[in-house]
Amino acid sequence: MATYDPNNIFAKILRGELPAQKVYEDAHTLAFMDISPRAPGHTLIIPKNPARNLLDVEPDDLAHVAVTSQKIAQAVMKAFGADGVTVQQFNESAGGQVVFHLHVHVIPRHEGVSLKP
Ligand code: DGP
Repeated sequence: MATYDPNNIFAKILRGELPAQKVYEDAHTLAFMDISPRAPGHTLIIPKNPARNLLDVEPDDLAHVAVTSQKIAQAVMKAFGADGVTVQQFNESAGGQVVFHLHVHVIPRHEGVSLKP
């Protein structure tokens, strides 16, 4: 597996070098709106510490990401009046990953409504 690239887009967002619509932040994690939402309210959760993906993240950072993902899932359910929520996470190009800083997708869902591609 390749090493972590500190110039990835999400690292730049963390350093304030690129803008993002932030919705939650604590000492260990940041949550912001996805630039290409697959449904209204599509949010990304990332650890502040560097990690390429699930395969190299430190367990403590993974735990913080999981807790924040739960908070965001609960918040988007309420804010978007959703019936459910899809949580996705991709690893390496073959696994569908495009940005190589660990992130979890939290996507509010409504009964009978498909995700945008
Ligand atoms: P993936 O690595 O396949 O989980 O997809 C990366 C996601 O990141 C994709 O849903 C689009 C989103 N994304 C890519 N570039 C940016 C960006 O500059 N800002 C934000 N907010 N989201 C981005």
